Amino acid sequence: MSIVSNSIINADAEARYLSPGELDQIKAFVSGGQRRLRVAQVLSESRERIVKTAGSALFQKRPDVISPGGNAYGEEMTASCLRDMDYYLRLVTYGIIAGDVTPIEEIGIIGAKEMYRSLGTPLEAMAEAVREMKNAAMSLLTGADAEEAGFYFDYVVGALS
Ligand SMILES: CCC1=C(C)/C(=C/C2=NC(=C\c3[nH]c(/C=C4\NC(=O)[C@H](C)[C@H]4CC)c(C)c3CCC(=O)O)/C(CCC(=O)O)=C2C)NC1=O
Repeated sequence: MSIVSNSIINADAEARYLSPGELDQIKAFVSGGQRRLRVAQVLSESRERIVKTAGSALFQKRPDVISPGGNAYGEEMTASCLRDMDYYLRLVTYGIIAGDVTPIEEIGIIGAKEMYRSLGTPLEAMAEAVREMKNAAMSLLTGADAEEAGFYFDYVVGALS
């Protein structure tokens, strides 16, 4: 789940102390902790704005999804669509905090493509929604913070594509 628990599980499986290499990785993880928490906090606090901005951008690019016959057509379906976007934003903050894509993968990626196919949700529009959330998030972050967050958005986009 995180580099710390993973390293401990691996070391204990061999009844050994953590290796210098593992300790170096944990050191890097810990020293980036403040930054990761700051990034996750910015995204959490701005979640409504990010989802709203990205939703508008998505529906402008893909008017078909909210048109009659579209998967997100109608108030209730559009609300489900925006809710899914919020789900993925939340999972991105989990990844940032853990410094690892595993929580995103386990909660929101495994089985997701099959689920969306069975719901008739166009996957490329779902991926586009996450790309638009990345764009919205990037306007709130700079430098290494933006890079850190960008990595997890890109992971989701890639995994849903
Ligand atoms: C945290 C992990 C998690 C995820 C990811 C998740 C997704 C998820 N999205 C769903 C529906 C949905 N998802 C969408 C989303 C969209 N349709 C589009 O055309 C757009 C491209 C897109 C928005 C960007 C829509 C419209 C529905 C409702 C579909 C329906 O009821 O037919 C459903 C079916 C049940 C329900 O409506 O709640 C699930 C399980 N649930 C979870 O617990």
